[in-house]
Amino acid sequence: METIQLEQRNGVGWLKWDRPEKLNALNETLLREAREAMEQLVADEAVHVIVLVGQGRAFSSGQDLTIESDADYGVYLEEVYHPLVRALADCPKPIIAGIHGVVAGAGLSLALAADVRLVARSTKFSSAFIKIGLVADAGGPYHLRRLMRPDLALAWMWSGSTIDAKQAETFGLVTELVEDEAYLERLTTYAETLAAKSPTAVQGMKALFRADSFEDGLEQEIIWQRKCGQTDVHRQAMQAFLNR
Ligand code: T3D
Repeated sequence: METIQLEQRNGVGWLKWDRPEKLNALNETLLREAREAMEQLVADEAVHVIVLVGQGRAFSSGQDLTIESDADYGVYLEEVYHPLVRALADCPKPIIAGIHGVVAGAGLSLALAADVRLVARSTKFSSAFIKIGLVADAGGPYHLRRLMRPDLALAWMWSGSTIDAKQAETFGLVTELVEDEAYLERLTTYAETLAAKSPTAVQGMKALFRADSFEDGLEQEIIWQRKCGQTDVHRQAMQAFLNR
């Protein structure tokens, strides 16, 4: 792949945007390759956790602005962005976004599709869309109004402003704020610790937190707890308790 680096170690699949010289601006090649990379990571049984990160000094500066301005953005969204956005949303495995430097526009939307976000303290979050006369897209509005107060999310998107990581934390967009020097080590430990837990319980937990309704949640509990109850991890833990 030209614009994505894929690495795998200790149960973690690292999907790295790899256009550091453009602050990982999202061009068509990158978006298509990321979709393909997600497919590989989901299919790979040795991967229990997926981490999204950017190479170089930023997570992503958003849509590559050298795109032809007379392109049909509706078609572009449908054919290029949405397949990746859906792959992230439908992924049964946990997705962690490791965010540093800058996260802007559509890059922010992709980061919001992750299950959790570990953020380096000096990161800047840019709601840039409106500054170039566009609506927020790539699933961003959907995720934003679930993570933060909808009126604040809308006001932020209308403003086009850039906020710091502390403000993003108060907005509910940060799962864990990490000092810059410790960021990569903490991200690795977080991902590998999660990858070492029962994959059935970890994926089941994710499915339950994504249930569409109370009744759907109860149905999902039955399915997943049945599966979890049959795992060696669970049986050994029960036995260990009885033998203590
Ligand atoms: O199609 C759809 O519907 C999807 C639509 C999505 C819309 C969006 O995503 S809106 C958000 C678009 N992104 C932006 O508005 C951010 C643009 N970039 C910047 O404002 C600045 O680069 C930053 C504030 C992020 C960082 O500034 P700085 O001074 O640290 O770095 P720089 O020198 O500006 O950037 C470094 C290089 O990256 C530079 O390239 P060069 O001149 O060295 O060859 C710069 O042009 C390039 N770059 C940065 N962002 C983008 C980009 N190239 C293309 N597209 C970018 N978004």
